[in-house]
Amino acid sequence: MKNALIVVDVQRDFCKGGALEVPEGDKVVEPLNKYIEVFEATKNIIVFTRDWHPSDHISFKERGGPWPPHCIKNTLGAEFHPKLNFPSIAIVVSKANERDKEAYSGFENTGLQELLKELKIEKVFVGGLATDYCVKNTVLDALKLNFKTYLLVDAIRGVNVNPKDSEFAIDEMKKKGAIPTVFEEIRKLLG
Ligand code: VGL
Ligand code: ZN
Repeated sequence: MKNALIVVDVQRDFCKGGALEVPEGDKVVEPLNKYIEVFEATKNIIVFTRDWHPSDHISFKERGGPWPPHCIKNTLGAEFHPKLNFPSIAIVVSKANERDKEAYSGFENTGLQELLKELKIEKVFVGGLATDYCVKNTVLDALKLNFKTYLLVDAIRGVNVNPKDSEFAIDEMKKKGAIPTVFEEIRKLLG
């Protein structure tokens, strides 16, 4: 059985010195690299999502949105973290690339659902940035679509606009069926 690792938005703008810095965002890179290595070695699927906005995206402050401009497509800030392993088998999924529409989930208008169904994926493993936005929404959509969904709790960090946002996000994901897991558990879960 094939499994899919979904690495959410580990892009320069969400890491140290980036336009929308997630506290300790860089810390997901090392654990994610370990997951990536295992998924690659075991011939499972690896998906990298990326926030991929036009320069005048609706989520930006100048248009009344909550965020400073970030992850503008084809700019340095939108690139994946330079230390993130990028295996040749990785599939890149771009999201939130429509000017007037926000999309926090990797499943929103990306074809990711169709891709995973076509590949007969039953289990997905989600980590990356940010716990309280794109990780949360990607996990909740995966659950709605009936994937067995694991949350990689050692490879996520949140924005925490309010101090407990990530904690609440994790609680919500768990309550809706996400299974928290850590790297030490991964090999036996891949089956
Ligand atoms: C994200 C805020 C704005 C995320 C994207 O990837 O979690 N957060 N755009
Ligand atoms: Zn964004």
